[in-house]
Amino acid sequence: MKHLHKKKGLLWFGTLVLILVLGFATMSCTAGATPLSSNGKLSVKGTRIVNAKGKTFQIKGVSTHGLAWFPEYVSKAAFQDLRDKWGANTVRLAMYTAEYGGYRSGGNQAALKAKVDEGVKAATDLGMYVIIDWHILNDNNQPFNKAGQKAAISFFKEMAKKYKNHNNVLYEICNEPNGGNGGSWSNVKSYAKAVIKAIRKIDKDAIIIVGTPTWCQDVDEVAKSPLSGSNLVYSLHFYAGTHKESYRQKAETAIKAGLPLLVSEFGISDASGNGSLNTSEGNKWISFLNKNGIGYVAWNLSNKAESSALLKSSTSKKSGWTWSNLSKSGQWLVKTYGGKLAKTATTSSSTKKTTTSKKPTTNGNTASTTKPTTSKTTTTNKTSTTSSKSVKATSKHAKASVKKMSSWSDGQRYYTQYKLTVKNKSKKNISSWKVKVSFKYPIKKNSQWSAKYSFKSKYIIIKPEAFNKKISAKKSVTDIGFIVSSASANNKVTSVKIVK
Ligand code: IDC
Repeated sequence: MKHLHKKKGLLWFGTLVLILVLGFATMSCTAGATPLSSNGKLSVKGTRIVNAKGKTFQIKGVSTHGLAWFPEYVSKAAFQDLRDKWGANTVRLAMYTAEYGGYRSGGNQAALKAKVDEGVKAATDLGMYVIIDWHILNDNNQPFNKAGQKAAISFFKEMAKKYKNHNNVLYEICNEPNGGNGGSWSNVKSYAKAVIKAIRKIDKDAIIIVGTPTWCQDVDEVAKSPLSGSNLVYSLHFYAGTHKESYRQKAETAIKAGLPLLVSEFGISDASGNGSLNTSEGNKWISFLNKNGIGYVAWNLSNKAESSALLKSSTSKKSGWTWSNLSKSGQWLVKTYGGKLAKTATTSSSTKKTTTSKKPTTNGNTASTTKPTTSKTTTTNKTSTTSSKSVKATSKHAKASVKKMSSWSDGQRYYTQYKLTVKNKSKKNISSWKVKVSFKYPIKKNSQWSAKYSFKSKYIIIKPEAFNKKISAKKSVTDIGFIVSSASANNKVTSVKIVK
């Protein structure tokens, strides 16, 4: 009897443990990992930003427009969209010091700081990283002179006191030093030393982002004489419509010299924040940055009537954006970040035409990509819903084609971006497909999106994601693309086949 009781007790205990374990498992599943919970505090190691485990961590962020200009986008609901739908892990809070209600040009300082707090709180609640940006630009009041330095120090002391115990806050101490303001590296360097010293007295190890001369372009110059101290990164800014290969060369020089970089601001418009978009240069930049494990933050979250704004000017919603609420820049960005919203769009694009013309790159292969996933929808077994008319693609039913979109070289290897289209020629629905793309010479993967890839020396097997597995009769799957590199300038695709 006693013995039996003991056994029963054990059984109960076992069941209890099982319930607890299962309970925790579901809890952690539903709660979902956040960028912060999976990566912890960031630091700088060599030329890279790394997570708490010392692995490369690529910041993929979105910058607000000026906090005084567009305060309405600083909210938990908006940031949650950035995290869950756009694929971002970081938010940058741009607080202008001069322009439009700037901190040092008569703006309401208390209100601006309250906005920063609101932004940090929202990001923290969502487990996102957040950059507090002292957004100097056209400051007549000389950001690097004594008064400018004093103002920055007092602001960052206040921030550091508040946020020293946060492990998701980064400080950006001067957006874009530029000529008109005496922004030479020697000026910026002595300013940075003073501001960093003030921050470090309070916050010992948060990452500090240091602006570089000529609107954050002269990183090669800075590399000759960097600051001493740990957890510092230098900012590199680009607007793909204006800044191209020669600016990447400057970055390459800086990286080779060991300078840690972060693209704390970029756009695919021209440098004015407006004008036509250059997605192919944008893609080249992203691929270059992915290759080097460098993070990037896109300008800007607003519906301002300028092409760098990520929302259409007709969009009045402050969160809960749909694909069609995004501007061309916004759509490119969300595709580039591999955001869920783009996937929704791709699914519906098999029936509708997408508006964007060129394909972007998503997660590179260099960094640990932390797509913030909250509630992952489980893929339901589609077998029952697949009609009996469905077939697996064969070359009889489907046709695959690969188009070369652009190519470039980094001086050592030759990069080519391709787009894949799979067309269902038959009257039956296709339930799944597989494509083999062969090359004349060996290739290496660089970046790829919207499908599953397995790379071999001279060919790639491409299989669909859940959202583009099914192809209705006579329809096509577009929007799949990849970048490969080769040692030869004369490499080319020799065959594209639907395979079993
Ligand atoms: C631009 C904004 C624009 C605003 C202007 C103010 O897009 O709406 O009127 O600032 O001067 C930067 C700056 C960033 C600029 C952006 C585009 O960091 O503040 O925003 N840009 O010009 N550096 C290069 C480009």
